[in-house]
Amino acid sequence: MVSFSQQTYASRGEQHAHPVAKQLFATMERKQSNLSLAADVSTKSELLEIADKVGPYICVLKTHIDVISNFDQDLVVQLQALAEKHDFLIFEDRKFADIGNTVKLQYGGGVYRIADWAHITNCHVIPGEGIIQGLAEVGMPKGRGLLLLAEMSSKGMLATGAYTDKNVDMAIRNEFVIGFIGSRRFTEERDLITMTPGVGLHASGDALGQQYRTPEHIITENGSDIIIVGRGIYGPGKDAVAEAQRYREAGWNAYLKRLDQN
Ligand code: 6AU
Repeated sequence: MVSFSQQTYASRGEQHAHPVAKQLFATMERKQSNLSLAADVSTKSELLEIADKVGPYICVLKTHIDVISNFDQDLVVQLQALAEKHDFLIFEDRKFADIGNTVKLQYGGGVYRIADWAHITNCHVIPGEGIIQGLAEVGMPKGRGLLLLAEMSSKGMLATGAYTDKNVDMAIRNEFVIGFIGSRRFTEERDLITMTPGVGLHASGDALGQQYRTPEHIITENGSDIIIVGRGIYGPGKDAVAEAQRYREAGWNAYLKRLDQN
């Protein structure tokens, strides 16, 4: 069988059973983009502004909705309108980590009602498989998808070896799971999507343990599917649109190079 990482995003989308994965692959192909923007800004106006500016170049807008100091329901309405306008999916990077019953409440309710607007969210499996079941009870009926944090990008992270392998096993047997946060392709048993943070063309890291690798390393060599880029796009003194275009091109060329290696 041909490895998933050697098939086109278009054909993987056509074959995929999960509605969010299907939509994501189709969007990537249409926009020729495997770039996700990590929009770690702290106000409603900044988030809407960057989503509108960078929206044309990305397949996924990744949010940390709880860092927005003036969050309101209108923000979500406007974000959804921008997702329509620019054709991207929304990924709330909530990193759930509690027992199944608690995450159900956190995902479906509270102030943010994440399941109502985020196509994708993510969780740690440290509590065991019940966390996936709890999130699935809320997210599956709404047609949402979940990523497991199989690895992290930061220095000294503890998600390695047997823990990473357990993530892969759980992902394979839970249909709500569409993939992973991690640095590489993890399995050929089912088409699970890898999204990789810690991507930068210039910097090697930050003062708090973040580590950066290039799109080529992540996509061509490691077989990951999507690059997640934050400060590389909107950091101090940067032209966010120009940087987004640069990362989109670098990510897409790395993907084309991977296909060429067939
Ligand atoms: O490009 P940066 O360093 O400005 O931003 C990276 C983004 C941040 C992190 O919260 C997130 O990616 N992240 C994650 C995710 C996506 O779950 C996991 C991880 O291991 N490392 C990481 O940086 O919004």
